[in-house]
Amino acid sequence: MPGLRAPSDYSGEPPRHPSLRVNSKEPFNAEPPRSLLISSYLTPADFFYKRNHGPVPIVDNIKRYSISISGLIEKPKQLWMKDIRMLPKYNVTATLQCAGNRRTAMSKTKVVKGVGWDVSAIGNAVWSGAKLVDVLELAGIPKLTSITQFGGKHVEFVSIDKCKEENGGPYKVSIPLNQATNPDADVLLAYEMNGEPLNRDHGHPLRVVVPGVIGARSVKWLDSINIIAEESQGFFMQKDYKMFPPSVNWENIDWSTRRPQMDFPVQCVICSLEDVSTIKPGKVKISGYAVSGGGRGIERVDVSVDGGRTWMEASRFQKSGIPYIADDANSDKWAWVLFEVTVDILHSTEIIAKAVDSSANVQPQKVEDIWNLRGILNTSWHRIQVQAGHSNM
Ligand SMILES: Nc1nc2c(c(=O)[nH]1)N[C@H]1C(S)=C(S)[C@@H](COP(=O)(O)O)O[C@H]1N2
Ligand SMILES: [Mo]
Repeated sequence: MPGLRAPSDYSGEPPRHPSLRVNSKEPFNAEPPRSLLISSYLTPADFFYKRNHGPVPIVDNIKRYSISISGLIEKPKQLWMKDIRMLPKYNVTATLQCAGNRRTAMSKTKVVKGVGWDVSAIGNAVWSGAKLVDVLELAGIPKLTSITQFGGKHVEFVSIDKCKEENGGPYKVSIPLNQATNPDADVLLAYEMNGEPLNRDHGHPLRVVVPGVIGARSVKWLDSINIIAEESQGFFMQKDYKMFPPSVNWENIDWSTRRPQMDFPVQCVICSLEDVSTIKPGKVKISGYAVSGGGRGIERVDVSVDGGRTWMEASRFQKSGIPYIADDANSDKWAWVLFEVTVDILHSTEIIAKAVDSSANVQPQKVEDIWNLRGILNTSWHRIQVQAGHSNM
């Protein structure tokens, strides 16, 4: 692709903030410390988790950069950045969460395969760009289309990065055409993050943002869009990011039996404490994030300080001064909710948090019940062991 280039080694990686915890250096995978993660509703790009599968692409000449739209459509189309910028610009506040968030904790039950993540493979940002539905209209695909006249039912996003899982080929995945052409689904081709041009780690010059869906579907460094009949046959759609039951292991796995994961289930995490913490007995403020997929809001966050015998409700908020109400027009439907509760802790104990979304989905109690060989979607109750001590923390 002219204008955008994919290096085959890691000598041209962008600078990164030193406070990130690096889980893998090449490809670069890193997350912020817990306390930084919840220090603001919008996550600054510097502290936003970075999840790459290969070296970060380089823009040589933005004027020459273009994307193509082809496949099962009447008029294939090539679009330059100026064409994308000419379309109405939307600002969508959306949380991206990697399906592997909290994988390290799942691996403590039984070993899993994948990059280890603590609880910060998640971030919330304002993404700005064109709506995919408007871009597809330029290629002659009307709003709310489920199938094109040539049988296209899925929209495949192809990047240019060289991923070893694809034997050096680019990252690619797809979403259903009816989601891509639904204006209310808010799928974006974004060129800004928090009001600034996308940086290289997050997909400069153009990335897909699919709100409410696992991060893996939000393709960075977009190169082309294909309208196809079946889901993308790429590795990350067919041989990864699928949720298997605990009985499936590497000997008996049949990838074709499961569908690619799309929506994220309900999740919540305490970020004000590490999993094992020593605290001074007395009042303790507990805070963290809660989020669900598919645009479902957070109805409740329950916190227990006696290992789950009794629960109290935490307060929830997004923007200061505006009360958070799940599924309300004033709430950011694709974004996380921060929560806070002050509790009395006198003895060593287990603190637990669990969230309920607006469809009354609740998090599973035990990680064992949802263990899966790839270690994805660990949404089990978040537990913190606290020692009540008098150390000066
Ligand atoms: N081209 C490309 N897009 C990609 C990836 C990638 O490696 N290459 N990683 C995916 C995964 S698994 C996640 S969780 C998100 C991470 O986005 P971020 O690095 O901006 O946080 O990007 C997705 N899009
Ligand atoms: Mo991911």
